[in-house]
Amino acid sequence: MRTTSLLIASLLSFSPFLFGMGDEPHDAHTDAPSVDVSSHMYKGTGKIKSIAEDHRSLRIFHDPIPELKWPAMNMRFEVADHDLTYPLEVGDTVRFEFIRKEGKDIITKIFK
Ligand SMILES: [Cu+2]
Repeated sequence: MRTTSLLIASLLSFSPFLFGMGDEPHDAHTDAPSVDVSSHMYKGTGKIKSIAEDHRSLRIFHDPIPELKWPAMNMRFEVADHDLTYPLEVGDTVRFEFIRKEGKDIITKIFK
């Protein structure tokens, strides 16, 4: 798992095609700071509500994330690598790390 995470981190740095393929803008946090925090990794915990059929995104009911002033809420996250989603099932309690990039919240690591 650690090796996979490192690999994903590397891919994120070098793969512009990973971004810009989303189907909808993330509108859940319109009051979030608009500064570029793309290199910053945020941590969250929550419960898997659904997994997209194409395995490119998840819906998570996440606990509050004080660093972003986010209350607990149900929201969609993209994933940096669809392989991240395969061990997951709806109902799993998870902890995860994500980055914010071009209006998207992208999970880079997730553990249950
Ligand atoms: Cu949220």
